[in-house]
Amino acid sequence: MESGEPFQHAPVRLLRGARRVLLENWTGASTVPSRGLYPHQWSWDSAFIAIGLRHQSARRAQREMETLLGAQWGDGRIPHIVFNPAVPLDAYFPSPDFWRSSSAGAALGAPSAVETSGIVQPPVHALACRLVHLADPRASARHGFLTRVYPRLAAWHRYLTESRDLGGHGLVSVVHPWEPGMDNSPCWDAPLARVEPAPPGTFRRADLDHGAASDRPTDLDYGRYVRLAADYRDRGYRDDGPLPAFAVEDPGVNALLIASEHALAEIAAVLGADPAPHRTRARRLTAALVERLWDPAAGLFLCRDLRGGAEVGGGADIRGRGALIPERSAAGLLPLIVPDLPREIAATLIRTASGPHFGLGTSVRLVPSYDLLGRAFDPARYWRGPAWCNVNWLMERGLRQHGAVDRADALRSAVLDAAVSSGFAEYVDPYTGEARGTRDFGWTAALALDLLVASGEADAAPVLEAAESE
Ligand code: 9WN
Repeated sequence: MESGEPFQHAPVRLLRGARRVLLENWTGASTVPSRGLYPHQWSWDSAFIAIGLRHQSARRAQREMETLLGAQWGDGRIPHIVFNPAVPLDAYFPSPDFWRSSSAGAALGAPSAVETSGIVQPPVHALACRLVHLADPRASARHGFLTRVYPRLAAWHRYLTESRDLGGHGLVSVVHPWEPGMDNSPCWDAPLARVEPAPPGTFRRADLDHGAASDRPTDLDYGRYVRLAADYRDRGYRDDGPLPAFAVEDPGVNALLIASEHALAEIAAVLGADPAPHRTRARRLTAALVERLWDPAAGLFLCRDLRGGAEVGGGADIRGRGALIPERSAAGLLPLIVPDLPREIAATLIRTASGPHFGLGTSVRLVPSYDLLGRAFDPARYWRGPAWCNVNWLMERGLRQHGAVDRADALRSAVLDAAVSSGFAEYVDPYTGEARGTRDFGWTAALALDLLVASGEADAAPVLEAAESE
């Protein structure tokens, strides 16, 4: 890592590098997370990418979001992958012929013109659309950007709060470890242990063509991911009926929904619509988040396994509401992005972030994805310890929002250093900053660009706009 390099030399390299990645990963209608490992459009990646892309071209950032929203299902869900038909089937697994969205999801209004996956990812989209709008409000108004995206975003939030409240207590549940975006988190170990893996010979992983097996999930976990996805597909992607084998309330997903609901209120106000229902929903979700997932003893939010019970150990709930999963993950800190979090909870989260389990500003400069002292901590393996740029961007925002400005400034510098020195890696070792996963990763470049602009060290003027005739 080149962390010894004086920071004042980084901005130019960072700016050039981030812009290059965003240009190279742009496909004409959206941005791939990575040309090799992830050659399609991913849902929460696109939202994070649009947040940085708006500094390069507000128009392109709008397009990014509208391409994704164009693949929304009739029931309101935004699929986690929108497949590019020009990419060969074997370039990524599970491919469109596995998900079969246009047939298996037809009854729920899956689009017929494009193939998608059938699961979802965290709802960062309204937050992203608001930030994209703010990059150039006049151009956004001229193009009718918010007018078009608002009803789609509202339908997306309705889907999550109505069809995905599987526990019946006012929070959204995820039905697959890919849905919360932190696929391989140790939080899923106990709920996944109950899932019978698909036999190894029945599918071929494409991810190992691009990266070290030691950085990626194990074959056993992959078998379980495949089983859960196939079962969901085989029930027509329906969310009613019996509780699925994997059903978890995740604090990161719900916190992002709350932040996005606040953003939706702002969008409604710009459009002259009534923001009050969004504010009410945000308030209700915040109350349910605290009631269901806050663990005062651990000093952070935990995941709740709706199928959990005594066998998970600790936290079994006699009212049959599932059980809290006794693992500390970065998802449990993400509620810091919720604006009206109770003051004492926000203060506790800030203390926990810099305490021994996450070490921010003491043993590490970036928030790790999982407990540094946890039984499953691994500084290299997917979501089991390494630091991700999107998590740290959200933490930076949360720290700043709740008044921890010095910590937010330090975190911003750390993200910028790590992004440039790692070659815009997908994730980094939290202790050494060493690059892991794929390089030239979309959201690493985009979010570093966003933080650089916010720091005042870069010229925010969009560079592509003049050249674009769109
Ligand atoms: C499965 C694209 C996605 C991210 C996820 C990350 C990883 C996919 C995979 O890559 O997941 O969706 O194949 O491992 O975990 O957060 O959106 O970058």
